[in-house]
Amino acid sequence: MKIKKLSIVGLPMDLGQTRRGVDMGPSAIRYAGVVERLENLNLEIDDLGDIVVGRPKLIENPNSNLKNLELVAKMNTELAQKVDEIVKGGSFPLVLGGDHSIAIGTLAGISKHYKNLGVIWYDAHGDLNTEATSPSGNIHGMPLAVSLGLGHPDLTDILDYTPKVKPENVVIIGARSLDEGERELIKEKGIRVFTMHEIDRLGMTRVMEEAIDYLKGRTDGVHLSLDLDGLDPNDAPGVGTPVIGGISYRESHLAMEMLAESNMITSAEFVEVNPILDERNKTATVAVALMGSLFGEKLL
Ligand code: EXY
Ligand code: MN
Ligand code: MN
Ligand code: MN
Repeated sequence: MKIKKLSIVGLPMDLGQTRRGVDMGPSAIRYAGVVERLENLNLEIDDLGDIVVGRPKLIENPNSNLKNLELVAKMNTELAQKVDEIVKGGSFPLVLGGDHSIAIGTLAGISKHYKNLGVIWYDAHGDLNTEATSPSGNIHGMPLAVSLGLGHPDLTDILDYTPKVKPENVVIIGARSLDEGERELIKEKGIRVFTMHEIDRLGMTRVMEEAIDYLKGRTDGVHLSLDLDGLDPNDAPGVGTPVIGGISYRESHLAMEMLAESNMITSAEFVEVNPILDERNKTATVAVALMGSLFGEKLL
C-alpha cells in the first residue's frame, strides 16, 4: 500500500504491567518530533491526540489474576473503535503506546477490515501468555495470544469477533525471552519465529527477506507491532522489561527500510516507551527515527 494519509492516536496506558511511566510514551514520542518528521515525508498527518485513560480500581477482581482486567478491556475497546474509524476513513493508523497490551485494541480495530491480516511482532518477548500460563498476570505479556483468540473473553471478544489473527499469518522477530507456555504455543500453532539466533546467524537482511516473502503470499494487509524492547537496551534503554542481547538500532533501521520498500505495511504501533526509565528521551527518539524509515525516509 502506498501510504498518503496517516492518523496518529495515542493510548497512554500503563496498566498492562507494573512499572509506571509507560503511560507517558505518546507524549515522549510527540516530543521527539514524530509529527514533524512524518510531515517531511509528504504524508498528510492527522494527529488525533490521546485517548483518555480512566483510573484503575484499587481493589482487584478476586476471581482473576489478570491485573487491571476491567480497565484494560475498556480502554482497548475504545482504541479498537478509534482505529476502526481511521481505517474506514481511508487513513493509515499509527498507534502510540502505552504498554503492549494496547495491541489488543489496535488489532481488534484493524483486523475486521482484512480477510487475512498479517502481523509482524517485533519484540524480545512472545507476548503469548494466557491467564493459565502467565508468570506475572501482566496483560502486556498476553496481547498476541489474545489476538489469536486465546485468553479472557473480555479481551479476546473486543468488537464481538475472535480470533483477530491466524497463527500462520504471524511472524515474531527478535525473540529472546519466552516462557514455557509460550514455547509450547509456538510449537503447537506453528508460529513463524525469528529469534536472535536467526538474526545473528542469517543477518537482518535475510531475516526480513524471509519474513516479507512469507507474509506476502498469504496476507492482504500487514500490521507492524513494534515493542521497543525488541531493540537492545543499549539502544533503547527506556523500556520496562529490557532483555540484553537484542536487535541493534542499525538492524532495526534496516528492517524498517525493507518494510518500506515492500509496501506491505498497512498499520503500525510503537509501544513500551517509558520516559521515566529512559536516558534523555533516547528511546522515543529511536522510535521516531524508525518511524521515519518505515514511512520511506531516505538520506539521498
Ligand atoms: N513473559 C513475561 C510475562 O508474561 O510476564 C514478560 C512479558 C513482557 C512483555 C513485554 C511487552 O513485551
Ligand atoms: Mn511486547
Ligand atoms: Mn517485549
Ligand atoms: Mn539506511
